[in-house]
Amino acid sequence: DRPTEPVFMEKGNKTVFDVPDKFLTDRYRPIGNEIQSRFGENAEQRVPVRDISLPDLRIPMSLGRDEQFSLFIPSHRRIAGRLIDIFMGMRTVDDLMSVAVYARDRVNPYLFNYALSVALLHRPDTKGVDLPSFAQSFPDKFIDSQVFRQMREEATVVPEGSRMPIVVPRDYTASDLDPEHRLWYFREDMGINLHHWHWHLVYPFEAGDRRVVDKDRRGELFYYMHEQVVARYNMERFSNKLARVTRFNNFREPIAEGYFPKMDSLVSSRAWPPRFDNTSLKDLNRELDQINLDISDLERWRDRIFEAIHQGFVVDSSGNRIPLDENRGIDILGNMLEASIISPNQQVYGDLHNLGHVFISYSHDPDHRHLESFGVMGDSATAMRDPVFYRWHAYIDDIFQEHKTRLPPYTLPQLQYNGISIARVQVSSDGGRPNVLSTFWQQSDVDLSRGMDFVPRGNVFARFTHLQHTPFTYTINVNNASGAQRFGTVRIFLGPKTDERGQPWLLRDQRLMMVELDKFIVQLNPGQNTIRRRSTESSVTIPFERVFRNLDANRPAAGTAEELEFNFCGCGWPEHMLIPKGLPEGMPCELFVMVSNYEDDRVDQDLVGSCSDAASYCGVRDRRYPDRRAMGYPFDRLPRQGADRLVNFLTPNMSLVDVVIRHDPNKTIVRQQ
Ligand code: CUO
Repeated sequence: DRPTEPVFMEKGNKTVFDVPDKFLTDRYRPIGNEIQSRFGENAEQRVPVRDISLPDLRIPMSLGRDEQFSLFIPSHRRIAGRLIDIFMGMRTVDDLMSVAVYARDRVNPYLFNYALSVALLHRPDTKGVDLPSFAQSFPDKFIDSQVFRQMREEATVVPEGSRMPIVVPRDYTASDLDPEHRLWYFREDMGINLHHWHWHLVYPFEAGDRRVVDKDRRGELFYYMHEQVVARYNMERFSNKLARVTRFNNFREPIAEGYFPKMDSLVSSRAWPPRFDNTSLKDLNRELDQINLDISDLERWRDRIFEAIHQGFVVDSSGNRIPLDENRGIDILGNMLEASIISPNQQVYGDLHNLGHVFISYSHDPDHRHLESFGVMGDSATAMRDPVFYRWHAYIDDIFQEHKTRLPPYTLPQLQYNGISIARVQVSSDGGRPNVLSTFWQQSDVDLSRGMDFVPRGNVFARFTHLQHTPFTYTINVNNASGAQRFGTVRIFLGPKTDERGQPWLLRDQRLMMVELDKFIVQLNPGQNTIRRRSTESSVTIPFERVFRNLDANRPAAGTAEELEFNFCGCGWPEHMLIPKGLPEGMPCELFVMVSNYEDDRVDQDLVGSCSDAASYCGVRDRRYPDRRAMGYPFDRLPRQGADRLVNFLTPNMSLVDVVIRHDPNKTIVRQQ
């Protein structure tokens, strides 16, 4: 099942590439013609590959073909940066295809896929190209390795058409003896992990071409997207009677939570290493990865970052002071903490977040004596499976909050919208009672055959279980007393009504639990306005079909503008995870709605064909972030004096409604392919 076949055969659409002989590796050259004819028989399309002068792949090839590849490891990042540059530098699409065909059978498959994906997303001439779902190319990063044996059996023995979906066990990584395991459906959700992979694909932190990295407010979006992940995770913990996640703020303290992934890499033919309970970080000295770093390096970077926050400025690599003010501060900090190559000064502030991932992912083999690779925390496609991901990011977020809490609270004029008031908000689930949201289980089929090597070709489906909710509609009654037509941005957040002890919140804490559900622009006519908005339209999510892209029921017609948009937009929180699970007896929550003045929010730009429908967490491709306010507004800062509770925070253009999330543990719906 290792991808050993000559890869100039594209599985999905039966395309064969006609490859110049010199492109073949030594292994295939003697049998070149045979391969072409073997695959040529059932080819529907033959694509000639241009003969180009061959690129220098020495650096990309320095990572072995059967090694694991991690964006978090600096030497791997540089290797990937080189390959991205090669792909970005090709003059035409034909040349790019040639070099990709040439590289495909020579460089590490994960590295190849990553670098080519980044190039396809960033080259102006490949913007319409569809990226196959990453879960289809590398299913081994997403599901239980035992499933693969069953899938191979199904594919080799059963003819296409009579194949049954292979059911991925519901919760296979641990038992209920481990309380953390209650969160399996969140941490191990394919859509959530794909979102995270895609986010880091859209926002790489290293590339030779600075423009690939230096995007509008990318540091701030790194902060905000991950802050929201932690907020969502905390609501999920409350849905399972667990307290909010504790920060991993002492690098010398053992990590209580172990994690055993039960996955094998099809590229390295090795199991993803586990981390035992109570494992401590250790100084790293791994020659293979060119990493020689002590825990005290992390601590030094952390102390310098805190010093910069407390002094209110960072010192860039030329010695200039750059203020951490309310305009650019969070964006600079985001790039500095992550760190991306546009960090103001990596020499001084280091690479805290990325190397935190590396330290944690190597805690089982810090000096490579066991010849083991990294654990799931070392890969953006798998990191969110591990409970420690959330402890690490809760800590990273806490550093950002150290800065945010130093900014002046929003004043009333910064929150109000004169003449605009919300009279009433209601949420109604389809066929349900008002202000009750309902969740249940769903099983969906995904074709994973592309990433496997079957002799009889065709689809093999894995059926996996995920959370789902009944779609719902917001109805918002807004009064416009200004006497003229106005525009507003509707901002909708959901948060738990009480803390984990059942006590009412102080807003300074509750604000960190507020999960963005939607954000959209409305036109407000003078007088009463009734706004209706479907949950499926959320600015946070993308539909299931787009997460996996092989479920083509809703796929727009080929060649249309809608299809282009559909293809680009793999980044987005999965729609089925919009609402936290809740509790069988109902989890009390508060839904917050605000209409802010669009004149203060607007960013003048054309969004047509730009993939803007999951903009809240993913931004908009090739455009500025489409909301001028700070991300997370109005909850990104401490509340003003006198607004210590959410109810006191409200201005007339805001409203609050109690909502209950009810989970039915006995309801499972099957969505067949
Ligand atoms: Cu997304 Cu830590 O950045 O994984």
